Amino acid sequence: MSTEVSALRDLDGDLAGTYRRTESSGGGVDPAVVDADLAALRRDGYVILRDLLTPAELDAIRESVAPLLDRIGRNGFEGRSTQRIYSVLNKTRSCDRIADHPRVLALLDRLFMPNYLLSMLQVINILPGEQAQMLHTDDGFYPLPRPRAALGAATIWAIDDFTADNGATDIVAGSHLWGNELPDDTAVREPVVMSAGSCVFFPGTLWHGGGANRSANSRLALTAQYCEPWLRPQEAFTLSMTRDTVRAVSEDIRRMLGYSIHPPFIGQVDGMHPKRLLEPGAQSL
Ligand SMILES: O=C(O)CCC(=O)C(=O)O
Repeated sequence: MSTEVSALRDLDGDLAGTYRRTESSGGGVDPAVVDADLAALRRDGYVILRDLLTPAELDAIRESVAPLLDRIGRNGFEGRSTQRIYSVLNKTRSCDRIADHPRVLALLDRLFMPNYLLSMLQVINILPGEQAQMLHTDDGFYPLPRPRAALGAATIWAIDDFTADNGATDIVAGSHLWGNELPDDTAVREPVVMSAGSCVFFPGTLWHGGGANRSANSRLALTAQYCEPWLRPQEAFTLSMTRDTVRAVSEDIRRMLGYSIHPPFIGQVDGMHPKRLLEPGAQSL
């Protein structure tokens, strides 16, 4: 690339010398499968990706998160009868597949610019007796008027089966196309019924909320949320993730935690690629 620059777009390639842009493993998914997932997503505002985790992966998640479920929600949004675990990647490796599943990345690759980011990874355990959560969207905190393209997307993974009465996520089908109107009492909340190991994928524009848990058992789930690479993620992962965590995760996760550059300069550290912080002997900040 020439060093003569007359416009920023001249710099939209990969300027890195040592650490080049890495490709998402979503590229390995059959394009026909991604086409079908995307068509459902565009039509309904959500798509259920069924049975992606093995029983062994589900057991490993349940076993590792159980001892970490020691806090109850602090307000009506988090849920007074809901347990949440934040900073999951620093606490266990068992949930990595939730963040970097190729089937999910393949959809994100189609929806967002390269080097999109992980915005949130959270365990959500809805206990018996919990009320329905208020409907909300996951990109509504970015103050841009609707209707518009989503600025991010979310997955909610069933670790327990999601049933009609155990707190399965409620979605308002088609609401991804709404303008600035808010849902009222006529909004139809539909529970996403799916088996453990499946996930529902929806754009940040879809109205949804945790369902009421009218059953006798808790409902364990994980949510992974993603955003465009030019937005501020909800969790400040570049601050919260230890260097050991960043070294241990997959290249897909590392890139999505912010160890990547949105061309030409977003994400740099002292003018350099953030991966330099992972080199042996790199100074801790
Ligand atoms: O737990 C769920 O099913 C959804 C929760 C949710 O949307 C949230 O807490 O932001």
